[in-house]
Amino acid sequence: MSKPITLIGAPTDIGAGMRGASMGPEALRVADLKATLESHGLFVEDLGNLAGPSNPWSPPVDGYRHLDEVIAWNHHVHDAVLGALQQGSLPILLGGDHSLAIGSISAVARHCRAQGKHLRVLWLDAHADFNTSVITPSGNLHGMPLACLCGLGPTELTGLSDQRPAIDAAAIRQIGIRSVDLGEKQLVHRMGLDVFDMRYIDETGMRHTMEQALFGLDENTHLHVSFDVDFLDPEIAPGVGTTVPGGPTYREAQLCMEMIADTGRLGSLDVMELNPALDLRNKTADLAVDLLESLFGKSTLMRRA
Ligand code: 6HN
Ligand code: MN
Ligand code: MN
Ligand code: MN
Repeated sequence: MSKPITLIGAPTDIGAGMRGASMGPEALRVADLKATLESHGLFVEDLGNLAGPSNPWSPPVDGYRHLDEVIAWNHHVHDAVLGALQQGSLPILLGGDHSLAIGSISAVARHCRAQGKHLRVLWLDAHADFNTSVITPSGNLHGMPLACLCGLGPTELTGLSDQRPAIDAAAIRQIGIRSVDLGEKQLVHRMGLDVFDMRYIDETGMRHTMEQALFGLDENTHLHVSFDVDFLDPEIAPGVGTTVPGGPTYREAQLCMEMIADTGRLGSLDVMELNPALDLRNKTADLAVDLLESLFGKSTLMRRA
């Protein structure tokens, strides 16, 4: 019996540089996320949307745009995700911009420590999301969540979990990366992150990449997937605010999800940065739902036991 799934909507674009990701949760619902997962025999509860401060759309202050509002939203996300985990369910955070992964993963890390579990974080993204207020080119906090989770950032965000840093950089595997800012690149190297960038995927293939990224999981590992929809090639996924050409194709993305499903270790998920204002007839939301079917084991139905 697989765990029940809890959908948590976080309708905000508070950490982004473009408006519209606030509509992501509803677009995923319109794409039939709940019924689609249920059609595979999963039990799914939709908690609806969290509430938080509206977007003042103001310029950055001291290297951060909307810091107070990002903090407030992340508190709500943290509490909701932790609640779902404590009930024994698998939370899916429906974003919303990627700054909200700070709250989500801070809760996951807290829960893992309480349960004596190892944590592995797969960061599927075109971007490294490892900026700080000093090196950010934009001030947008959706470019900073991983740095915050590794202890680099404002104390209100680095201290959301039971421990600071919330996670160990060694727990992270970045996949699909193809847009990294200059200072950010140095920081990613200095922190020793495991990066499987697009060059690596081009040269070795998605299969080998995922074998490497998933290597060393054991039966005591909680796998968290933070899926920024801009991970996908913009040809297939135009509905995101920060498209970068040269991302995984439809089949590469499916294989990525299928191989995660095969581990049987998925414990929590973020689906972030979907921007319906930029999408074409909900195409990107439909694709995200298709990929989630694979992530939750659709392909294994085709296999012999
Ligand atoms: N995302 N590196 C750029 C910045 O402004 O820091 C883009 C970040 C994009 C973040 O897509 O989650
Ligand atoms: Mn991104
Ligand atoms: Mn991101
Ligand atoms: Mn569909």
